[in-house]
Amino acid sequence: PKAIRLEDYRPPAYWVDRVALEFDLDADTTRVRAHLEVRRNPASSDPNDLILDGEDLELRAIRLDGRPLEPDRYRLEADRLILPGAPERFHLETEVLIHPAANTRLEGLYLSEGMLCTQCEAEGFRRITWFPDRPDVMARYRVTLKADKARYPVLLANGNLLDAGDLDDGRHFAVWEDPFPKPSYLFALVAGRLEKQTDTFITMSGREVLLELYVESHDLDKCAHALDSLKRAMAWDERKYGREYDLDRYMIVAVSHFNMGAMENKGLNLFNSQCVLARPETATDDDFEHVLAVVGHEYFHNWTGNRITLRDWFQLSLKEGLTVFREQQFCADEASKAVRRIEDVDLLRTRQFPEDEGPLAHPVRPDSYIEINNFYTMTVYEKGAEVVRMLCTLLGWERFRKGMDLYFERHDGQAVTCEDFLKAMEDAGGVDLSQFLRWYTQAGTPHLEVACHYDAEARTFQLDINQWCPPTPGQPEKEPFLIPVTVALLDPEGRELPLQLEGETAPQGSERVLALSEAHHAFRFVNVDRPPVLSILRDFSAPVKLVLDRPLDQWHFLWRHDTDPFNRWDAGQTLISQVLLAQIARKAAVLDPRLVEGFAPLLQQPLADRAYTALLLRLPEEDYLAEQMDVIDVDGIHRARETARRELAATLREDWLTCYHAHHRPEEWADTSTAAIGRRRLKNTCLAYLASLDDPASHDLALQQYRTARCMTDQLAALRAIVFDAHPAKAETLADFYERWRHEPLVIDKWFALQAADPSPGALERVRKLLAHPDFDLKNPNRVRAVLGVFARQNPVHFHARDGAGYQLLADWLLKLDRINPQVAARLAQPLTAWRRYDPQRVRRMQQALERLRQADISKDLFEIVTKALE
Ligand code: B3K
Ligand code: ZN
Repeated sequence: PKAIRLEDYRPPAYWVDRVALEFDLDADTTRVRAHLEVRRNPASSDPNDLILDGEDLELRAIRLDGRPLEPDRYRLEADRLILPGAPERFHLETEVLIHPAANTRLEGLYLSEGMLCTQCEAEGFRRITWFPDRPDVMARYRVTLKADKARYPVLLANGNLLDAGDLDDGRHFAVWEDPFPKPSYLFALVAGRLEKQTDTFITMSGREVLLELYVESHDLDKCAHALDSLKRAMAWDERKYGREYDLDRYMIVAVSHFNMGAMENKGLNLFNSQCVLARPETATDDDFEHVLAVVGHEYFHNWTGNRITLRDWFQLSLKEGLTVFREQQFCADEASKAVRRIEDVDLLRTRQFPEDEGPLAHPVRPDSYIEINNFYTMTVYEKGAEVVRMLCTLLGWERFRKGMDLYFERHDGQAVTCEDFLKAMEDAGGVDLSQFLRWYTQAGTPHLEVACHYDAEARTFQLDINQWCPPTPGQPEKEPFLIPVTVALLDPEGRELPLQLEGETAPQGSERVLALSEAHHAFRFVNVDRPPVLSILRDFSAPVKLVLDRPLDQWHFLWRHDTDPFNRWDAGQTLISQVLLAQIARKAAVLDPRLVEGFAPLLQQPLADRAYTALLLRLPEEDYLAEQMDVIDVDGIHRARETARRELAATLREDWLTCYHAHHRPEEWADTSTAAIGRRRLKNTCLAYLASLDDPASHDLALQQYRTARCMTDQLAALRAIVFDAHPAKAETLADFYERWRHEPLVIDKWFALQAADPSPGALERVRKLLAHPDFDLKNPNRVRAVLGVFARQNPVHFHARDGAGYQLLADWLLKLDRINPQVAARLAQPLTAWRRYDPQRVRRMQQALERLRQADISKDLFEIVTKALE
């Protein structure tokens, strides 16, 4: 397989203005007739060759301007159809056969639980018909669907319904038209026996939009939250960005077999059922928040992605980073700002930072790829969102919003690049962003080394900051980044001091954004009467690693007093991490008393934001601790964290219990308001500590909660405590849970996932059993992720077993999976690629597993990951 390069981009030689598609739908064999209106691109200097992409298509007919095309007028290559010397303007018709039921890759047209559906991003449309399958070719689509009426009573495609009716032989048809030109990756169709839940939304200009959520009939009771989320997202985008929806109907379809979360097809979103179905009995509070986020995300794509799309796939972050940022703002506005920010940063640091440090590191805008599906990464999405956030921080919300308005105004209906986006920000903001572009082109996580010095006599506080960025594959040297660093100085009572930099005549506020552009900067604050405590990188103002050596007492102080909620939480995490890391290195034996001192007041007097309080009480996760070590000690990390959990539980036992009971409100089981969710989070945090005590009282507490819980949040939290902490009723409770929910696949996914993450001894055997369970299905990505994905990412002690058995098991299954679904296989292989961070024995075992994969006959998706990992 060969790499595609950004520098090789050429505009297409031909445009396609209109497409008419006609589908004779059938699960085994579907006939697709395509009629393209093709026109020479005057701006192209390439020869008059029309190049069409196609994969697994059986070509049955091809006509040019109505006449069959002679075989010597076209060339059929492996995945391309070329018409050399094509006319300036013409109509091209093709007819192909495809086989949805045999399509286990879940790209193109496929079958899920009897329903026919599509996934085209990034390059799935070529598995449906011959087409220039690249995002800069935007066309207007008219789609005719024909199918058996009993089996496929519902027929959907993008846009507006023009016509529908019956045909002979029990068949029927529907004609859909999308008035907006779109790239082929946004095409979608659905045919199936579906029910719908509907609603309406009145837009800011007074238009009524029909909202439809299509599901299987037994899921009709799980639609309300997604529809509500959609309306909130529509209203928010009008308020926050002045963006209105543009079609008369917005459809969402829930699909059981789906490679990722959801897909923003124009007017017809397809969703992994996990990201859309929710009711309190079967979905947790986390699921509810996730549905809100994903529904919002796909909706926001209508402007950032669909109306303005990508010139080429290298620009992926232009739509994804920007849309994740909008999603983050939306969720922060709809629930707890602090909690959402902390969760986002946590994800970035535990998943994107390792990516940036490993063999798969790539810039937010990559410059080459073998398989584009491998680039839907944490870097493109999460770091991409941080990059947009930094722009917003540097420009301030008002100028940023002006930049967004200008971007929409200039580029509506176009396929553009990251430079076009930055240019709009530059023009609206009156700033030069040429240096800022490095965030898109240079990979790696910059390090900020911070030193500070207070001079009592001069009443000055000096801040010295160095930035440097480690090398990444293909990029040994880096130029300095433009980094916004938000700072404040706190007095001993925790109050923010007025900030006056040397040379200024008066203080300017108490929180400042310092813009670093050089490798080294010094900032001197004047008129500082008392030695302050520095609060830096507030709200995590840049995706960097902070290197700041200071006494634990200062972190402890900030954990109690920082006025920035993110930094307050982060100070606690730093303090606890340092304590645990010292224990892992056997530099400390007993638990640092500052931990208890920090926890006790939070338990006795929780803050108004209960979910935030729960986060302040959380020990850093094992992957976060791992990220701080040069050589990851998986066992040491697990042991130290577990010991700390037990000691904190024992020392503060009464406080945990009191806090538990104060927030346990069984009657609130169906309440998914932010306040009720917060109370459950805090309560279940208490439960998780208490469960570590492994005594009859704590056993009773967990079992009692399990038995009486009416919502999944409480039931699953109790089950987790029972399973993870070796409760005497573990086996029977797991069996009970299975029996209770065996008819609900999304709940059974949780049952699989919980056991795959169970850190108690014997995990490998348990995972083998799960893989042999009759409900395990290698063709269903959710189920595969629940077992293999969770085991490899959330059960480090066993996945990284010293003898390499965990790696072997993963490799065995990846080989099977790769033949079915290469995209999911390539994604699940990623935990193996972090081998550089482990000890020599594990390094060898991980390399052996990768080497075995490389030697096998594997897809290009998996090939790209394993070869890069071994380079
Ligand atoms: N745009 C899709 C992701 C498509 C992934 C293709 N491998 C979902 C999203 O980010 O909204
Ligand atoms: Zn997206």
